[in-house]
Amino acid sequence: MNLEQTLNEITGKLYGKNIGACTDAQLYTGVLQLTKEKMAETPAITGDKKVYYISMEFLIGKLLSNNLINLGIYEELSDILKKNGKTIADIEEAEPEPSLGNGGLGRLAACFLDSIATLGLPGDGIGLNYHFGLFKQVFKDHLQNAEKNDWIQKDSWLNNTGTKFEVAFGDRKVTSVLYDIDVVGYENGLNKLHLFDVETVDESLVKKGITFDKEAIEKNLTLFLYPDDSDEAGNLLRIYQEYFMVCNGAQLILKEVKEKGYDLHTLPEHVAIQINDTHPTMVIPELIRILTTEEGFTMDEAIDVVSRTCAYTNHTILAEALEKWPLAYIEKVVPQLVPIIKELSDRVAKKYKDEKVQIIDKDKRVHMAHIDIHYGYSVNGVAAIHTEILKESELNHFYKIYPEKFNNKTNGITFRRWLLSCNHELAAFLTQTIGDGYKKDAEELQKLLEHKDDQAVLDAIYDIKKTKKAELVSYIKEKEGVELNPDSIFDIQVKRLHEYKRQQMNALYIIHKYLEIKGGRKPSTPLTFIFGAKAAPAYVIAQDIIHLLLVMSDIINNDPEVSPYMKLVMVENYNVSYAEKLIPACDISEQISLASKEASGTGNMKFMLNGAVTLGTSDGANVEIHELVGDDNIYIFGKDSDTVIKHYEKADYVSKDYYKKSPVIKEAVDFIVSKEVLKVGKKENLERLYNELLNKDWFMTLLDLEDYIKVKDQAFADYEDQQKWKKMMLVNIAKAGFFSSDRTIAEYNRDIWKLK
Ligand code: CBF
Repeated sequence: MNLEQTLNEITGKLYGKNIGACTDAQLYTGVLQLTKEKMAETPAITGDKKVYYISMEFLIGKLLSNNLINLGIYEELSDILKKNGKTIADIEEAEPEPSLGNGGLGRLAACFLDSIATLGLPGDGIGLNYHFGLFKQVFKDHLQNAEKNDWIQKDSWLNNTGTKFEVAFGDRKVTSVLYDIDVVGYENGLNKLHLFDVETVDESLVKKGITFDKEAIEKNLTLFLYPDDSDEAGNLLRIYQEYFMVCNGAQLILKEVKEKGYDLHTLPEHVAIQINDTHPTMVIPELIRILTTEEGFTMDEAIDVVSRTCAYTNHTILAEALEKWPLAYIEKVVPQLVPIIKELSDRVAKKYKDEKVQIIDKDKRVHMAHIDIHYGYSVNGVAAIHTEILKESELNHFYKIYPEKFNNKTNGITFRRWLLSCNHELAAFLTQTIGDGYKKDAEELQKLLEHKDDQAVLDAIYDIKKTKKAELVSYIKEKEGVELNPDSIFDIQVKRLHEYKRQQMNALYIIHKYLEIKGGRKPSTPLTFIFGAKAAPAYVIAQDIIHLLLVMSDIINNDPEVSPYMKLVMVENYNVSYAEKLIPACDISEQISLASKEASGTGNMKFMLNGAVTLGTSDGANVEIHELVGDDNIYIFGKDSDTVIKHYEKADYVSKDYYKKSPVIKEAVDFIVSKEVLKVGKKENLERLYNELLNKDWFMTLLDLEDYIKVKDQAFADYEDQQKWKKMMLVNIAKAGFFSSDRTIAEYNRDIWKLK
């Protein structure tokens, strides 16, 4: 049977209809079944040693297109649908998007699974099956509201494996259920993403918005990713979730190793466990606990085996992400781990007197990262500058003890999703121009450089950008009700809302531009500013920044004097699917974090690959983008990380000094609480943000604002020279190959996992 016959047979059985008669939703279910059948026929990737990538987040996004591409049937299926009066794009719209992640860390995990399978390496993900994911963002009265994201349907990518484990907490026991999602590599075999759930989970617990009873662990444990942790119950729930994940993960890993007939003493020869940030750290004491209490290991043996199995990736230096749980909380949730953690801590204390490297500190808090570093065999950062900062400052005390453990693995992105799937036009044009070798070896994109003076190629790249901008304009019109000008410059900042990422600095630029236009200085080419960002529900200032952006978009877009020259839109519920539409349409990619604070960033790589030019600070992977494309093909501004780190050390940054010194800064900041803005927005939110910027500004917005305005204006001016801009686009695409996650994974494997 050919593909069309198979699909007709499936829809016939499901709905008594042929392809053409199905609704898009029915057809999605049919294609889902077809794809799952094809994946089930794909051989599993096997080997002597396997990596388990444990992460609280896997921001997988919609899976249909990607799976079809990786199976090599995307084009064929798309033609079949067309023949039957349907489009693959409409079918894709019918797929619900899981939100099993928050931002970069989760999306990285998803890209890595794709690359691990593509490289033919045995490697599975281990995480949790959150029923309502992060949250769905809804704007009302210029404020963010959080609602549940009900993504699990009767038919989905989840396969119930029937595997169950017991997880014991101090005060109760729960049973887990294991769901698997198949991960198919690009023209390669199959791995799995294992998502654990609680058998007794109860969705009806969620009453209003995203509030629920935080104490009812057996019912709530897998409802949400990042439940509000502003109180003790929220913190405890987070520990319950973390332990639930690692306890299941450890049981699964040991079960698989035993089933293969390996002696557990040889664990490091057969398993590598990659711990992502500190959330899965408890896997270390948990494995030690199981090996000593159930498998007859001595403590020395268990510690030795586990330490040679676990590796740690640090994804951020922000203190809030380096977990330090009160020992009392761990005692409450998982008392069985406490003796192990104390033993690990005592061993460190005996050997090292330095307080900074202790596991349990004087205040009886457990430093999770310290467990990873002492009892893991590798510590890696996620971009060159980030790893240097870890070595030289943040983790310097550890680097002095274990220099051999530290290594860098600059992040990457899967080109299957971030080029082949989201930008078919560009992918097809690249294939036509440089062949399709780049699909397997991303470095081949450099062949494009041979065409940098070829007018037809330059024009084609520019035209593709125009097509993607036009597509985005109609999508935004439909979703947000805002009319954008496709001939304007698209300046985009999409990422989590956080002060260190400095959306507030971009907002101040926009205010500055608005006032300039009001004063009669109009830009030659109209400007479109697009934001997409969710703010953690308990993060007050982040909510205020969203408020300011929504208020400003109201003011700007409704001002007939300004809106022909400038528009601002903050898209609602920014997620992976939205990113796939925004990124190919972007001209200027905003990567403006305070230097030293963005470990790597991966959005910067996605934009570059799709021909956007970066406007950024010398932070994270921007530094490596800069090195690759050279000074002429990027806009860098702001103070460097050494300067920023010194300001923190000396505590000598005073934002008010910058405000007082610069009339431009003062004018923009004051506008936040001007009559005009207060008429539309809420006094409480706007004043709080204003005061924060003037009196605290922990992430030094005002430090870089003047330089940002200058360099951004330069970028807009340069856009006028189309020829110059087209060349910049080409160089960015050509140099993006380094950021393929296939390269990153090959490096993880070469240096850390050592799988065959
Ligand atoms: O390494 C992946 C990403 O992780 C983060 O998102 C994180 O959550 N720690 C960092 O903020 C990013 O810089 C990084 O790219």
